[in-house]
Amino acid sequence: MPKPIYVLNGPNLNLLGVREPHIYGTTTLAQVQELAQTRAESFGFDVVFRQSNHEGDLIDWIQEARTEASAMVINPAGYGHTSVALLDSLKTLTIPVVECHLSNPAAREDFRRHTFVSLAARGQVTGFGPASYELAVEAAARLASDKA
Ligand code: CA2
Repeated sequence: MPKPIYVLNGPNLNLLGVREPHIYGTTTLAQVQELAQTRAESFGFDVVFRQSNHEGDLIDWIQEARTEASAMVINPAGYGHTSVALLDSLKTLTIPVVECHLSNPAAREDFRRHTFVSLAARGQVTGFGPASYELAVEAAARLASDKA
């Protein structure tokens, strides 16, 4: 089995399916994890799926992924728009990074148009709800297998 694909989730995504369903839908983060795991398995990968409301946790996990992961999918949530520290840690990775968003930030407020994370990502998957994660995991698996 190759090293797993790390799927990291930023602040407030633990509330998925519980609050603001009109924006973020009714699927919970646990259900998103199942979708990500199933899609990764179909490409022969396992998933390490984590969420934190704390920037430092995310940075620690990105550093861990330097040696432990085949690829990374990250939904940085609000930190994507604000965190140079997250970008700095992502830039230390040599594995492929795919940025993932449930909503389409480009179709929302202006401040969501820019993400620092995109500067370190091979690509973005946005706007497809939970399916964004399936597509992002597939992209990460293909990149990690050199089949992109
Ligand atoms: O669309 C996405 O996945 C976002 O990363 C979600 C972030 C937002 O700041 C980004 O611009 C786009 C917000 C995550 C908040 O998650 C919640 C989930 C359920 C209820 C309330 C917030």
